[in-house]
Order: sequence, then C-alpha cells, then structure tokens
Amino acid sequence: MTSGGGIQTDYELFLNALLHGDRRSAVTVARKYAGSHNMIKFFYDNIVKSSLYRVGELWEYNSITVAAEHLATSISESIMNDLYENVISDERLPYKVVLGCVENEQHQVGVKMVADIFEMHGWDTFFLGAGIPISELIDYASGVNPDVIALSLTIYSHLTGLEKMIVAIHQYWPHIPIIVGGQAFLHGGQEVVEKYHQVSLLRSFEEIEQYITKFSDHE
Ligand code: B12
Repeated sequence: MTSGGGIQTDYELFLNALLHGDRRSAVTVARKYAGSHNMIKFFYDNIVKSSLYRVGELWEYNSITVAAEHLATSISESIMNDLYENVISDERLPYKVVLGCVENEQHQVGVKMVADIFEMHGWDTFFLGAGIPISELIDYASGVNPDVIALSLTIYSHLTGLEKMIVAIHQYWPHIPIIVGGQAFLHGGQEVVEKYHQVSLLRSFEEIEQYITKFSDHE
C-alpha cells in the first residue's frame, strides 16, 4: 500500500506526530497515501481514524491534555483539507448530499470523511460540520434540494436530538433518504432510527460505498 514502511509504522508515525503537535511529520505520512481514492480511504480508516481513537483513549486516561487532543484533531482536519484536491472526482454525477452533525454534537471528523467518500463518487457535497440546529439544517437544505441527507452522532445521549431531526426533515421532505452513522451506534440506537422509513444506519466505508452505488444504479 505504501512505499517505504508498512501500515503499522505509518500508524505509529502519524499518531506520534499528532501527539507531538508535529504537523510536518503528519503531512509526510499523508503524502504517501494521496495517490488514489483507495489509498486515501485506507489512510482515513486505518491511520487517521485509528490514531484519533487512540488519542481519545489517552485523553480518557488523563495521559494527554485537552490541548494536545485539540491539536491532534486540528492537524487531522488540516490534512484532510490538504487531501481534498485528490478527493474530488473528475466524473460528476447529478446528485447532492447535505451532511452534518446533530444539534449539540461537536464531533465532525467522521462525517467529514463520509463527505469525502461521496465526493469521490462524483456527488456534490455540502458539509455543514458540527452542531447544526434543526431549523438551520432545513433552511440550508431547502436551498440545495439534496438527494440524501447524512447525519452524524457520536454521543449516545444526542440520540433524541437525532430523532427530532429525522422527524423535522421528513415533515419538510417526506420521502428524502437519510443516512446516519457514528460511534454512538456502538452503544445501541439502531432500532430507534430504523423505525423511521427511508433512514439507513451505515457502519463502514464499505456500507457507505454500497449505498452510494446502489443509489446511482436505481436513479
Ligand atoms: C476530537 C474529539 C473531540 C473534539 C471534536 C472536535 C471535532 N472537530 O470533531 C471535541 C474537543 C469537541 C470533543 C468533545 C467532547 N468529547 Co470527544 N473525542 C474526540 C476524539 C478524540 C476523536 C473524534 C474523532 O474525530 N474520531 C475519528 C473519526 C474519524 O471517527 P468517527 O467519528 O467514529 O467516524 C467514523 C464512523 O463512526 C463513521 N461515521 C461518523 N459519522 C458518520 C455519519 C454517517 C452518516 C455515516 C454513514 C458514518 C459516520 O465514519 C467515520 C469513518 O469510519 C474521540 C475519540 C474517538 N474514539 O473517536 C473523543 C470522544 C468521542 N469524545 C468523548 C467525549 C466524552 C467528549 C465530551 C463529552 C468531553 C467533555 N466532557 O466535554 C465532549 C462532547 C462534545 C459534544 N457535545 O459533542 C468520548 C465519547 C465517549 C462516549 N462513550 O460517548 C470519546 C470516545 C473519547 C473517550 N475515549 O472517552 N471531542
């Protein structure tokens, strides 16, 4: 997958760079994976995500400070922004997706990755980021008229907020497909979201890509 050094080494190098606030070294690792969509996805899933999960554990055990955790996240997001030009697909499809986090939900890196997967498949993506109030989401989306809305949930106690959002979106667009995902669903919640029609919980990049391909085939 990479030239020089395996995945484990790259994970360690990247994690170390994040923990030391060493943006240059993090960029050096990222550059190795910039060559194709598959490599970027691999880098996101196996290096960036895994490193941030480890950062979360270290923060939980008080082994690193809040400031160090913030810096690690900010470096990761800046690297994703750098990779964006390699994420854009030349082949465009006539589909649009609006993505964001549920109200009060501040964890936005995961759904930013999801936005990039859609972008790789030629969709127009509108990534609204963290903590979107319901009325703002609906107001913005009504200007875009998306084919799909994607909502992210990390903190399980925000599940009620997600339900409210689903209901409000469907009051406005009764048939619009909504995809949901994020770490909150490691703690349950599937039955809550799937009682609403046109709502799909997706758990991996593979499931997201299958969803996108199926969507394009059916339209
Ligand atoms: C960075 C971070 C923050 C940052 C977020 C900044 C930002 N710009 O995003 C800040 C500082 C804001 C933060 C705050 C908090 N955090 Co925090 N945070 C993290 C950390 C370290 C990394 C998050 C991350 O980016 N992960 C990497 C991404 C790529 O992974 P992901 O989100 O899981 O996304 C993947 C999938 O889930 C999926 N996915 C995600 N969204 C979607 C959406 C769709 C539609 C689909 C299909 C898929 C999908 O795709 C992604 C790729 O596979 C995590 C550790 C961890 N385990 O993640 C803790 C963590 C999530 N935080 C935690 C906590 C407790 C908090 C706070 C409550 C702390 C506090 N006391 O204030 C607050 C809550 C804030 C809020 N209201 O939301 C806990 C949650 C524990 C729990 N069981 O709920 C964690 C796990 C840390 C820990 N080990 O304890 N945090």
